[in-house]
Amino acid sequence: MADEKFLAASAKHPIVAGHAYKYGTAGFRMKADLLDGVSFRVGLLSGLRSRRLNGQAIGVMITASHNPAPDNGVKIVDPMGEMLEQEWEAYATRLVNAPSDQELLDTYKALASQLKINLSDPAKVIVGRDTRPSGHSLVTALADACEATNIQFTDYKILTTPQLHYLTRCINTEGTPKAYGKISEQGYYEKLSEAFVRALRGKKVQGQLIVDGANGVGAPKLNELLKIIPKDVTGFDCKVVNDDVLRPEILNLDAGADFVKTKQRAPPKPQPIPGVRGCSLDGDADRLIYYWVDPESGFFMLDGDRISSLNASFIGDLVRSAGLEDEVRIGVVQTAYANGASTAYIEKHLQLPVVFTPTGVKHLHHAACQFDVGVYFEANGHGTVVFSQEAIRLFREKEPQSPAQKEALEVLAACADLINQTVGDAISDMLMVEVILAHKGWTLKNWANTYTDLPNRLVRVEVGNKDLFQTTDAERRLSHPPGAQDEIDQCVRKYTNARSFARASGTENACRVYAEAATRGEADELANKVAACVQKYGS
Ligand code: G16
Repeated sequence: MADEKFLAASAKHPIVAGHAYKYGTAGFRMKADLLDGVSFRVGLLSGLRSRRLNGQAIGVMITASHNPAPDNGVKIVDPMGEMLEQEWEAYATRLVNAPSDQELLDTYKALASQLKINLSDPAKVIVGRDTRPSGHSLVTALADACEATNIQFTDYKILTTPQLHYLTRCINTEGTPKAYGKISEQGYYEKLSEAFVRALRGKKVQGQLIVDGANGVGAPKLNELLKIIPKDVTGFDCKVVNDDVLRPEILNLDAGADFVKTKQRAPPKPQPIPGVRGCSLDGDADRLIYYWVDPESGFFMLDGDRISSLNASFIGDLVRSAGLEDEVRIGVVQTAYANGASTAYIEKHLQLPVVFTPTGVKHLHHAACQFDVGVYFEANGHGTVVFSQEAIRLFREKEPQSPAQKEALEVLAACADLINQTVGDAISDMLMVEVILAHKGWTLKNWANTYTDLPNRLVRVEVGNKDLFQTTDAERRLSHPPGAQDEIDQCVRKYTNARSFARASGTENACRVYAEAATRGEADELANKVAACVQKYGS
């Protein structure tokens, strides 16, 4: 390797001195102007990872998802489309923080030798980016790292995050029994459309669905998919709104899944039509929230917890109808943000086990893979359902004993193709919800009636130093700063059936406070009191 070439390339992409970079919940995420050097260094790390894994393709997604337009982020995707293995997050942090070009080269070589990586082995990196204008130059920085270290590099241009995960897995499984799909964006649309038709199995989607695209990449990509979904066969009448990706400043602005979940109201524009089914994607189309405005009772939201219990109930019924209840173990994974009523419904009514993990789909995904069918959704709408190879084999190969069993097996096999197996995917999750509602003959109101949410409130608190806040017990309690948890406990004790916790965000420079209580007023009051406490301890 020509060290000079490395050093010259690195000199073009410096990190910002004095800034401590950290690989967080979803990679490096911050103001875009801090990220050029980070993207270059992530390119280097991805090459190391690819070489370590026998030249398999590693994905890099450039997105700041639900965050405002001036932000951006760089996130690494492992060969099966999963999030980067946790041990490597520390290597990424180490490499990115090397203070000079020479120290970067030394760290790069030290990592290669520590991990027994031969730097002349082949390596492959692919990249996708959302619609943020800053994405373009961050791809250039990444490409320069690949060029300087002889990595085969493919730029897939503008994609949703789940599409990049899909492509990564397709490339690494091509020509094997686990082949995931065609290696192209079009292949992604074809796979989803075909599985949607099969999963519906002649049932038709009822009524119109209005999808808020958050003025992000999901909007044009969903429009591409809609071109090939046969409307006559599926009945799917879907209209995409908030689809302006040409004015970057309106990305996620008063729109999108994060807005709906945190504000607990529909995007103001376009004005929601009472009674019509609506849903919102986020800025990179990996989160989904459903809602409708009832002419009498007003706005009603169906968040990730609802999507989770809907999937678990539908798949549970199908597994029983298919006669597989003794062979296929279904489980649900949630985080501390899950509404207590949803957990009770899943455990008591659906009779399924619930496991808790810290925030971050990487944690949930891992826990979900311990089941034959693992349903995982964060309350914010980020999640999917993962099926084990053995479960998929049973759906395909079990000899049906009746027409009802045959139907259940076919629908299960189609669902496993429809739901993105690599990561939460708002577009595929949305099609899955539509399939379930069509099979059950449900409106959103029927879905909402399955259980009653405990009133809850999520608050974002800006503090001087969010890193002071450290958690334990799957993020349900603070271990630091000393005294903070005791004060939160005192606040909670004043309310009936209440719960609250605080944690530092891994994607924003802020803390988050969640509170749940018997009434809306109490949930708001408790959230505000705990937020004040966080403010006090964080300043
Ligand atoms: C990312 C992660 C999610 C997480 C969210 C918020 O989502 O992928 O798992 O729930 O950030 O995390 P935090 O509360 O730590 O900021 P996205 O949609 O922003 O990529």
